[in-house]
Amino acid sequence: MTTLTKKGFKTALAAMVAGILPASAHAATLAPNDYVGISFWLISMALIAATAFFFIETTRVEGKWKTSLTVSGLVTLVAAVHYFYMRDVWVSTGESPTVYRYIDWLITVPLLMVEFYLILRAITNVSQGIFWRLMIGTVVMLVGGYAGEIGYISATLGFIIGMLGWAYILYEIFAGEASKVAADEAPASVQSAFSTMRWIVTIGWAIYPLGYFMGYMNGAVSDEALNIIYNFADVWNKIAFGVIIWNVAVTESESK
Ligand SMILES: *C/C=C(C)/C=C/C=C(C)/C=C/C1=C(C)CCCC1(C)C
Repeated sequence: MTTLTKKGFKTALAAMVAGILPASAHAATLAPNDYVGISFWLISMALIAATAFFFIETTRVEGKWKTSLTVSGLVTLVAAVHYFYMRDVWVSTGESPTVYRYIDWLITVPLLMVEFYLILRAITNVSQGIFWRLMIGTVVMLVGGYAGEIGYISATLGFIIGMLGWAYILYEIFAGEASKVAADEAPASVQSAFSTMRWIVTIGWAIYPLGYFMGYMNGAVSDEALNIIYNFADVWNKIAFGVIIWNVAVTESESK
């Protein structure tokens, strides 16, 4: 047990160093009234703390749940590193760090999708089809959105393609094979986690297309508001999402 814990701490420490290094390489000065910059800063720290927590807690759960917790930690780690860069872009230019956001999403959103597959796989045999459908939906959603944001296609077309990808994901987790496996084979704790996770993907995720719509298609939202909204959405969709998985992993491991 002691050695396991030590290992967990080492992993967490390495993760934090990996997150902090790029930030100290180039630090713009944060103004005390730059609330958007402050939100970037706060959330990068919260993401680092969450990463340490998820990695350390892998030593506490049963083998088959370790992967789920590790993936939660990877999501918050990848996001933390991006937040340092995004904060720098914001603080030094006052512009939206769109490229970094999308690179972050391109890695973290597929990892969040994998979590649905992993929590089902921890309790039963599931088909690879679930995994691939969730990946396809994710890629379509993000590539459509990015192409629209950078003007490669019209903002409206990008929005429509992105919405189709998201709808495909929602279909899979509410009515497709993944939802059937959860309903038919999962114990109560997994069912409840699965259900909370899919509401996050519905309501928590809706913030991003809403921001896109208001920012790019109707011009009703300033860069300041958009970034603060995206930043707090990430707390919910990355950290809280991870905490739900942590909770089911601990509950299931300790019920044995
Ligand atoms: C941690 C980051 C997360 C969970 C990011 C999620 C992003 C989305 C759900 C984005 C969705 C979009 C649409 C559904 C249509 C318009 C374009 C996007 C990419 C903003």
